[in-house]
Amino acid sequence: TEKKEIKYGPLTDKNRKDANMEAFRNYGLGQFIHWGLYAIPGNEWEGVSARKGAAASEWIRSWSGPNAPKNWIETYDNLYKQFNPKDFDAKRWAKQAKDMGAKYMIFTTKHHDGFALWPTKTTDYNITKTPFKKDVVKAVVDAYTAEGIDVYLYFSVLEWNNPDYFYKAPKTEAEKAKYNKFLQYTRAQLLELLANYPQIKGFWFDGTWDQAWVQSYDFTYNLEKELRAKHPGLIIGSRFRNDEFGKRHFDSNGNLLGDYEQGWERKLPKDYSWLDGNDWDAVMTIPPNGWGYMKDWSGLYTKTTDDLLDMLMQSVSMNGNFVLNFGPDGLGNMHPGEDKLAKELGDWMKVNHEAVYGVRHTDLPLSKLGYYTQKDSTTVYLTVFNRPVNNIARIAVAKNAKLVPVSAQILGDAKALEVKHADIGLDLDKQTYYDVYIPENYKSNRA
Ligand code: JFZ
Repeated sequence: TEKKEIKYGPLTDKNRKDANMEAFRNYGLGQFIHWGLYAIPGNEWEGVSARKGAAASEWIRSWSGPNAPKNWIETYDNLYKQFNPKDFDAKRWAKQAKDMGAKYMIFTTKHHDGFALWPTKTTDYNITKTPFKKDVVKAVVDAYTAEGIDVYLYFSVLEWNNPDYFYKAPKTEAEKAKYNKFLQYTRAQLLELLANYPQIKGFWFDGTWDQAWVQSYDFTYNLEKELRAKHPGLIIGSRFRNDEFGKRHFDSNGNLLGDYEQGWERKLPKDYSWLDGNDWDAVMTIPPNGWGYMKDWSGLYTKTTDDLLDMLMQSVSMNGNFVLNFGPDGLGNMHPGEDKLAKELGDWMKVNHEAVYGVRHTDLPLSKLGYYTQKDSTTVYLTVFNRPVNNIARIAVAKNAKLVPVSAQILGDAKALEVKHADIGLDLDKQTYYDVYIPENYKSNRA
């Protein structure tokens, strides 16, 4: 197929080789935090569930629901007057994330409601006008950085309550002037974030799907250049901008726009080939869909530790990072269900982290037992989710494979396991097999 001439294609190389991107590639596990005014209602209007199916709690201003008061927009936009999270302690969050095993975190500086959690000079609709007053973004950046966890800032371009924001492309000169004001405001906010929090590693952009933004490709291209020049090594996902043909995430030639693919949201790739060798991460909610605090989890399926570990290992087995979302409440406390999952994940990670950090996809034939990850030329991990009833983990390798299992052990246990070659002779698939004997009395803390 013919290559298109593209002026607004990628600004960086595929699989950047610098230290920041190498670190990104090695994270394995991350934490997302959605925190803002939506944490106060927590998916309820005056104590009555506002839920419409599994509608996202941070969208309550927009979808309102059957139990919303008549003036819900005004009610919502005034929530900042109540924002006073007495229990907020970023160090406690960071400690929990560290214990869970997270190597990076993404924090919402401003969601679609337009409320800024840092003391921005660009708008009054910010943290300094709340009873709390203090810079939440700074507290988070400092606390996580002190724990050795890299920080990325979530930033929604879309703002529901900004009169200068446009969904459709502006047409008249007056509209264009207004939207241009909005673009300059967005630029100022991003430069401010870089200036205020120089430790951050990247931006996680959102709310970039509206036509006004899509048609501002010259502006977004130059802004990306400017941000990168201001902050060498900055990491930006594929959800920031599009090419001049309106193609988002990937340009019209299929090249990734940004440093990593950002489209894996509440979904995971089924096949390694889909990823085309790009760096990527997957972001995941615990409830079906709901990023901000949801007071009441009843009646919803919330993912279990086993669900999440399976997704984590599926991600890292395909060279992706897995990012688990937390939505703290209006006082600054995690949901008790989140505390429980963080603890259980951390317990597992303490024993098994070797199979998660700094590992790569391995081209062994897929296993029905779980997921492979590879550390170096001689170490491969198999995270077993489906333990065989006969306790024999059969590992298939190509007949001409250079890497074959010669010894095996269970993480956290130095004892060598018995390994036997089992050439069962299925010649058509050109594979041979190695059987690893799991001690019958072996009881893992999970997979
Ligand atoms: C967006 C937000 O609307 C949502 O509130 C949350 O912050 C989430 C992380 O991001 O939601 C999206 C954005 C993009 C897709 C789906 C949901 N997408 O590309 O499939």
